[in-house]
Amino acid sequence: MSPRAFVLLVLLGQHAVLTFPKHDSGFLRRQKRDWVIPPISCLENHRGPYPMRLVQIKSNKDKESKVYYSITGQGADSPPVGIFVIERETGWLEVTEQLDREKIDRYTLFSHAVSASGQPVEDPMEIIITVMDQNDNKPVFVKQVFLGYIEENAKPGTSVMTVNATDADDAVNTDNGIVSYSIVSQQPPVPHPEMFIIDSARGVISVLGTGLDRETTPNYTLIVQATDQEGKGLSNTATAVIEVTDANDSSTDGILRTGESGAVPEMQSGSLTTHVLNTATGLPAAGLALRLAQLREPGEQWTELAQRRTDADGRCLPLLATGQAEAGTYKLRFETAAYWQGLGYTSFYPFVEVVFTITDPAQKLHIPLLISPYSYTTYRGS
Ligand SMILES: [Ca+2]
Ligand SMILES: [Ca+2]
Ligand SMILES: [Ca+2]
Repeated sequence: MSPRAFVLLVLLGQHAVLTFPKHDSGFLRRQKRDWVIPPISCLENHRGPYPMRLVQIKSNKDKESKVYYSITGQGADSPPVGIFVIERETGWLEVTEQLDREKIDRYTLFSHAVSASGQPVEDPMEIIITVMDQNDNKPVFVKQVFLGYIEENAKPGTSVMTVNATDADDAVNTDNGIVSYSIVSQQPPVPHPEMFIIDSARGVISVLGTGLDRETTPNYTLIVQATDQEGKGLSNTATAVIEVTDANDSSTDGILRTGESGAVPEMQSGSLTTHVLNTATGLPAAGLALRLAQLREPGEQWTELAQRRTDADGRCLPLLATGQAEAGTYKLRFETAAYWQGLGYTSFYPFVEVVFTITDPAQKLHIPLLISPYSYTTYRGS
């Protein structure tokens, strides 16, 4: 019987028998055993009822005298003990509870046959039980929020970032653990609703459309989805935030700034900006109050410099105007609880304070905040 036919018999609950191989010379016996005993398959999460019969172990010595059966190995007499039992007199091998392939996907047992006096009448026979997979795990993104950057003049096809999800199910014998990626939505949908494309197999996000422009759209929020069974099964989502950065035109900077040409470009003065994104919806967080303070002498006190409220784009006027920044320690306080309350949620964080240092007052600084009721992320933007 082929292994597949044998497995089918077990699944259908029909009477499958495993007979101890005949006593030949050691070499032949081992060879024969590999042929005769295929792995026994058992589906994880099977509804039972339990105990459930898998296969009947049989010794042909039972024609001569009474034979008693026992099993040893992982899942039998070593942990997890008692998952598999054998009926001592009939040789029926049974599974006693639901199996979980993600915990143990294969058991190796040995069946034994002894006479009434306890003498072995057969060599131990190896029995392998493989746990067949069910798609009982969703893909899980390794992060809830992924951050990426793209230069505004990037050409279509330029890769921006990679998102990644894992799936605990079997990705070798089934597609239950094979994840396929897609983009669900893009905010804002300008200048085209499909500015980016994702490689479904690898999760690499690339530029698709032309017209990335930092002046009009400094960042995009994508909701990305991972679906198992190669796109037909269970799915999960995460957020990908893409910052559009200034086109790098520094190739001429070095020459011009030497002053030889006399055309010294205007120095970029410092300014501080922020924006707040609601990662639960993937949309800008509007109407959120925030305050900027600086640590100042005497006595290292926080001195408030600005108060703002985010607009419909989750943005506000610069917190430090051009030329106003100075080296030092600053604090941005975001009133997140009030914001979530306004949406009918309770926030785990009453407020979020981001303390940071400005070392180079001439450098532009952008500090975004990404919030959900139970998490927040911040990073240094450009
Ligand atoms: Ca499982
Ligand atoms: Ca599974
Ligand atoms: Ca899965």
